[in-house]
Amino acid sequence: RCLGKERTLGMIKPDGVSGNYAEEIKRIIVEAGFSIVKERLTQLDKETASEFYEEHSLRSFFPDLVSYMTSGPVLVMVLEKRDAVTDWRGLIGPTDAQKAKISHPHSIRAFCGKDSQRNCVHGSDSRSSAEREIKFFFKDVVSDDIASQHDEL
Ligand code: DGI
Repeated sequence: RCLGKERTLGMIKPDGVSGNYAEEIKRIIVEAGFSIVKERLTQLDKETASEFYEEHSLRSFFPDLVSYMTSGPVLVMVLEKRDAVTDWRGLIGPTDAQKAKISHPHSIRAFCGKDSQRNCVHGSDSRSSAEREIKFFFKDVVSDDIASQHDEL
């Protein structure tokens, strides 16, 4: 362990990638003190998107969410810093981008999100979600073993 650093999963969703926000978002991420340990541009298929969001499978918006998440490539990233999970959630802002524009005008969702579905970015909501989601996209990276393996990544 190095200085209590933590990892979380960040994702630039299809509207963020297609709207050409990825470079600016990555600049904001680095400026906020995160290291982008790994990143991967990937196209989710229906099955993968459904599994990623399985906790929402009974919600009325689930079919729309899956079609949105599969509408174009996403950029998934392993982000590292002290308190990465909490700090990344703070940086992205609330789920509903319209509300974010009022309550968190400097957040990433206020900057590039459209509404409660097309909200531009994702962040793990807890350490346990971060561990699951990092494994989901980067099978060779474990969120909890952090700095000791940093040089091997
Ligand atoms: O962790 P968050 O992304 O902030 O929010 P969440 O875990 O409650 O919801 C996951 C995603 O599901 C969210 O980023 C977009 C979508 N979603 C959540 N609530 C709504 C929604 N989509 C629609 N259309 N309507 C909603 O009320």
